[in-house]
Amino acid sequence: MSDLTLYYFPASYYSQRALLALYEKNAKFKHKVVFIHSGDQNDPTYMRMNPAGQVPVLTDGKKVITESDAVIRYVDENVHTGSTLIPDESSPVGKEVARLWKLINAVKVEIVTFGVVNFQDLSKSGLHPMAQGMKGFLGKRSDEIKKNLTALADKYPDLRDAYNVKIESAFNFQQNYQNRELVVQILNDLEKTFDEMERTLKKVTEEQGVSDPWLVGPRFTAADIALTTLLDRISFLGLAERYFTPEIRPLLYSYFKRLGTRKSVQQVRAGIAGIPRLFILRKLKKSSPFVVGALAVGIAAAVAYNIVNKK
Ligand SMILES: N[C@@H](CCC(=O)N[C@@H](CS)C(=O)NCC(=O)O)C(=O)O
Repeated sequence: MSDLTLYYFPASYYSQRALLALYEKNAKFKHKVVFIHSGDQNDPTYMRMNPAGQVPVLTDGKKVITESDAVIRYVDENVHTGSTLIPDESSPVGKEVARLWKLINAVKVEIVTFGVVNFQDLSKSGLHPMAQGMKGFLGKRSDEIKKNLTALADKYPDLRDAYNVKIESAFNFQQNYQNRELVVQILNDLEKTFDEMERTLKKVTEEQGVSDPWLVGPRFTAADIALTTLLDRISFLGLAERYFTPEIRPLLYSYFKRLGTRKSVQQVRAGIAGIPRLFILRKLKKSSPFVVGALAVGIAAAVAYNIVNKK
C-alpha cells in the first residue's frame, strides 16, 4: 500500500512532470503546494527533506524521492494502475523512450524561461500573463534570495552547506539568464531538438501506421511527459508560433493540439489556471485562520442555502 504525497508548485516545470506521471498512473496522492516564489522550499524542514531545496519531492510513507526523473520512475514502478511509462530499456521501444527523454532533458529550460521573461522581445507572440508577472519578481530575486539564504545559513548550521550551494547556483543561474547571447543560442538549438521530434513522429507514423502517434507509438510514455512539459512551457513563453504551427513542424503542432484532449494534461493545466486562487487562499490563511474559517462557513452556508432552495 503506498502513501504518496507530492510536494510541488503547479507552474514548476519539473513539478508538472511528476504530476503528469501520477495522473497518467491514476495514482492516489496528497497534494502539498510549496510556494517557491515565496521561498517555502528554503524552509529548514523542507531542506532537511530535500537539501537541494527544490520541487518536486514525492514521499511514500517515510521514503523521500527527489528529482523529477526519479519520481516518474518510482511512480511507474510502484503504482500498479495505468499503463507503463518507462518500457524495459533492453527493448527497442524502451531504448527509444530513453533516447528521447535524454534529448528533451538536455534543453536548458530554466534559462529559456527566465531568459525570455528577461528579454521579452525574444517571445514571438507575447508571454502568458502569469509569465509577465514573473518579470517584476526577477528584479528583486537575486539580492533577496542571497540575503534570505545567507540568514538561513547562519541560523541553521546543519544546513549551512546546502544553503551555500543554493546561493552559488542562484548567482550562476542569474549570470546565465541575463546573458542574451546564451539565451538566443539555446533558443536556436531548440530548433534542432524540435526537428528531431518532428522526424520521430514522422517515422512512427510511417513505420507503425499510427495516424495520431505519441513519440513511440500509440502509448504515452515518460518521453511524452517530458515533451508535454517542454511544449507547454514554450507556449507559455509565447514561442509556439516560432517552433510548431501547421506550416512549421505540422506533426509536432498536431501532437501539441492533441495533448489538450488528454486527461492528465488537462489536470496539470487546470492546476496552473488555479494558481491565483492558491495565492489568495495563502494570503488569507497567513492573515488570519479565523478569516479562512469564517469564509469556509460562509461558503458552506451558501451551498446549503442553494440546495434547500433548489428542492
Ligand atoms: N533536477 C530537478 C530540478 C528541480 C527544479 O529546478 N525545481 C525548481 C522549480 S521547476 C525549483 O524548485 N526552484 C526553486 C529553487 O531552486 O529555489 C528535478 O528534475 O526535479
